[in-house]
Amino acid sequence: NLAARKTFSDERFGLFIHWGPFSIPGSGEWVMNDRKLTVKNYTLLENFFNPVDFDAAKWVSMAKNAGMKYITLITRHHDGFSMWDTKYSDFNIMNTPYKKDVVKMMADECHKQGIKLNLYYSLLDWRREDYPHETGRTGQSSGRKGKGDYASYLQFMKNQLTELLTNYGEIGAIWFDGHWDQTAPEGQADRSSRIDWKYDEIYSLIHKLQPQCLIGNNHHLSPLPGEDFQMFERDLPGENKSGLSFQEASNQLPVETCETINGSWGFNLSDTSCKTPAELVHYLAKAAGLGTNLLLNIGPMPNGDIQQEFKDRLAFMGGWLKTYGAS
Ligand code: FUL
Repeated sequence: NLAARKTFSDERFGLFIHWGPFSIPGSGEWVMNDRKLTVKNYTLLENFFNPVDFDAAKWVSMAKNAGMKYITLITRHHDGFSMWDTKYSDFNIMNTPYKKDVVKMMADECHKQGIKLNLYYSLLDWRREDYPHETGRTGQSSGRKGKGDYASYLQFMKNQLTELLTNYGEIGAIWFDGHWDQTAPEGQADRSSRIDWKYDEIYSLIHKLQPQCLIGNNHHLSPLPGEDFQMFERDLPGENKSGLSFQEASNQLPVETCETINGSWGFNLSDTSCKTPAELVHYLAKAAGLGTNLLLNIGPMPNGDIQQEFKDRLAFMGGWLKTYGAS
């Protein structure tokens, strides 16, 4: 995977997209947990997701015009909603009034316009009974009873990952998230996981299905065997919030930092904290100077359109890169 890792480092700038039924209440992607919504009530959102203004071609060309070389799309966040036509969960896009496979539309468009597609996939699940919720730090309020069954949950994830890596053409990377749900909060001495995630099995499946597909895991730890890049969430190597010094990070695998344009990942009506175009360009330049990719996030609206402030900033960054960036 050395060549694929090098290509990833060279890509430098990507678009992160947090979008799904969680966008409807306009309170960010953690709304189920933050408002302590039960599985039963949260599932109602499925009946309202109907993003009639979604246009994959527009999203992809917006990213390309911003100078981005890849898109990292949420396929399934902690709320467990699958944005594709999956056989393994009913809580999916085909059971909404929209009834169209968003991952497929994005994959087709990315391939058509020649930009990489990476997929975000949550290890943590706030709805499923078999997820080990009793040892998790979040998701306790969803009304689940009993104990999880990791063997069953692992099989479910493998089935879904097999779909994602079989039916959507070439995928640049899988971006795992949620490992931290099973560890003590950052800052505590023992950060070991309360469950054995069996990453060796998950990672070898991915590498078997698509050998070029990179693996990253937002576990906030040093890289584990089988991983191809490191992630720093809202952090740069050396700023030390993630524990790794710049030296340590750059001696290891390619690095990617993710940041938001305002303060939220998912669409948030109360967020008025948009960074200025200049701040965003500075952040990009700073990240590039540290050899770090920037994955810059947008949280599209429930109708599939994107806030004007986000569009303007992405266009500004594209213009800046055209003038000052290396091609
Ligand atoms: C975190 C998640 O909990 C957030 O919702 C978001 O997806 C961020 C990029 O990663 O771990």
